[in-house]
Amino acid sequence: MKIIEGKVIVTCPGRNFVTLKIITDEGVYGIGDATLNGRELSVVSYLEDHVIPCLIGRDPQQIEDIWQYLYRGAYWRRGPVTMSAIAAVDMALWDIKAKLAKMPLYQLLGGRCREGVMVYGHANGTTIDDTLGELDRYMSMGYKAIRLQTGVPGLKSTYGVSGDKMYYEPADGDLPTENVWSTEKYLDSVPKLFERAREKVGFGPHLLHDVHHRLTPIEAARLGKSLEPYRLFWLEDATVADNPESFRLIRQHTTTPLAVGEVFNSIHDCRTLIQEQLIDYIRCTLVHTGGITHLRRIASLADLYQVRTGCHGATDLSPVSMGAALNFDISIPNFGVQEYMRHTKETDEVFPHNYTFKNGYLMPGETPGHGVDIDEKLAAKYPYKRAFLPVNRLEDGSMTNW
Ligand code: KDG
Ligand code: MG
Repeated sequence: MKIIEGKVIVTCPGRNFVTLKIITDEGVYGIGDATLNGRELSVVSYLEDHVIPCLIGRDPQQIEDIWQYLYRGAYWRRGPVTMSAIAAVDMALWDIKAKLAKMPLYQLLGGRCREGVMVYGHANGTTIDDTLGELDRYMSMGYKAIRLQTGVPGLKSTYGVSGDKMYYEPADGDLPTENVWSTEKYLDSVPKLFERAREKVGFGPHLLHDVHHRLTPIEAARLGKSLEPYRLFWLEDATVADNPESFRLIRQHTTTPLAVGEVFNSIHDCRTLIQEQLIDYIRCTLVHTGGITHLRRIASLADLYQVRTGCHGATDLSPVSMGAALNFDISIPNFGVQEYMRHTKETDEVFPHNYTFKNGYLMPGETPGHGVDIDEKLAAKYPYKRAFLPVNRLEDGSMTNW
């Protein structure tokens, strides 16, 4: 069996997605997600110019060998562009293998470890009352885990608070939008949100919060400590993890569980965090971390240290990533939770898929492969539109992390 073609499809049904389709001489094809928000065309070029030519003629069943070929063979290791391109190939090859085996992908990965994949949704609003109204709405939809983000008094906008409540898309500008940030204002507002939320709904639902890399380690420690009475499921990206040792300080001060890793692309980014048990959840995702072949290694390492997974699943990860992630999540022992930000109707139509939501759980479907396809004709109706993620400045004008 041979790979005869690799096609990169760029489409923008409301936001940009990059999809790789690998076609074999036997007519079986596989689909992989290659979307890197705000830097989409770099991955397109990496795939078209440097990866696809090397795939033609190879046996698509040799997934591990192809992974090693692309990783070691490039000489230049890691990085989000490289690892997203490798991930797309890997996802597509696992899709092909599962189709050949006539099995849903999770069966090939070892079968089910659980009945469904618990997901968390995003309740957000400009005020605490607004956010609590959204919390109600998510609970009535059946969600068992809900992330809460609210506007910060005195700041015009902040991460995670959306104009359209259901579909959050931060990449909103033809050039990067500039946000203004104040840690002092933020640190005052978050505990109030969780105090009110627990008063309202008790300790039934899991509540989560994303700091989005904005605090220093000691500020993050203070926030974690102040949130302890509200028993969060996790506090995400409390500080940047470029220096993993920073998490030692946060850990010394708080028992609030910590999650990190949506911007990681390699097992080496999370090795120290996992081995020193500095985190509780690893957020790496298939599309940005080298696909199933690499994420399996990360999850296995994490399992040794009682760290669970919580894969990134924002809307910039296409339904292809979601379908593949659900097959992965349901088959590994140390799954924790899966992020699930719903896609728009237009996106769902471009990517027909077989996963379903019920009572706070997503279920992968039973058709062979990872269960997600692309309607190329429809995709062609939505041409690429340049869109950047925002940048962030402190009130004095200096750059900070978005
Ligand atoms: O592309 C960036 C988004 O995926 C990110 O900002 C969303 O932090 C995020 C999350 O936890 O979903
Ligand atoms: Mg996040």
